[in-house]
Amino acid sequence: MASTRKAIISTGKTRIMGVLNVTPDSFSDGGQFMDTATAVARARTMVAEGAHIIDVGGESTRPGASPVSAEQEIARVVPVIEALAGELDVCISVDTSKPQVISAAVRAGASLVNDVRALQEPGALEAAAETDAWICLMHMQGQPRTMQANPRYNAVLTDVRDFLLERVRVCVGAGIERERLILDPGFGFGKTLENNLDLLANLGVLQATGLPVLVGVSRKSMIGTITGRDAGERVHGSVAAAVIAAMQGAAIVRVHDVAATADGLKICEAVMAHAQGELKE
Ligand code: 7PJ
Repeated sequence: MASTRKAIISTGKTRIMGVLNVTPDSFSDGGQFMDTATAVARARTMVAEGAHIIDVGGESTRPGASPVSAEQEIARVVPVIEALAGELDVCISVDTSKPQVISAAVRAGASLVNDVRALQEPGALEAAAETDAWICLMHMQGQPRTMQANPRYNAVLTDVRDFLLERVRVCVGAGIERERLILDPGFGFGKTLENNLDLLANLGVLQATGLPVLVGVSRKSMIGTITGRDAGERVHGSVAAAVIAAMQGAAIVRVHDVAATADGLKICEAVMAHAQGELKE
């Protein structure tokens, strides 16, 4: 099969993934349910602001969010993905764990499958293997409902890395080429503030795998805890965290505030390009 995967990974440049929630209960965007036209308009704005990837999600992973059936999730995301794929020249990602949604979303034009459960749901691995999409494998300890109750690790950095490498091994065994895998430590998913800080300060441990790393810290509670701010007021803290990830070579940052992040990354790129030039002189 000819690859329809867009070239989203670029050496030395951090790509921006803009979050497009099409759920009635997502915590950080006011919780409006989006109709297709509204969602497409929002995506268009994010692309104009500098997003390279649009991540469409129809199931909230917020602690305590009510579960959604595959049919419901498909009804939410597929019309939006179809509309976006037809119109925008960016990579469309689907944030899902369900095999039926993976298949339907890729058929509709998604070229990245972003799974917070790292293809561990029954059938998800096989569904992903049948596509030629990028696959983002995220680490989560526990389940969304209870994951923040009592996160525990022997050593968070190596525990997370080893889990992800095991999922890489399983994916490759199922016929998913290593070249289309992306790793994500899963900030806030069964992690204390200290765990999150350990991971953000040491992204090199994941970079050392040689696979691209995705970082999602935008507006998360770790930003709120550190800055003392509510979800809607976490843009500056979130941009700082995205820049810290980019400085360590993160391939993708998943964010709500695209324009602000794009400015932050421009500073980061300018400084890194300058430092490279100095090295060559
Ligand atoms: C993440 C995600 C993340 C990836 C969410 C939120 C919660 N997917 N989906 N990484 N977070 N890959 O946006 O705050 O960190 S939903």
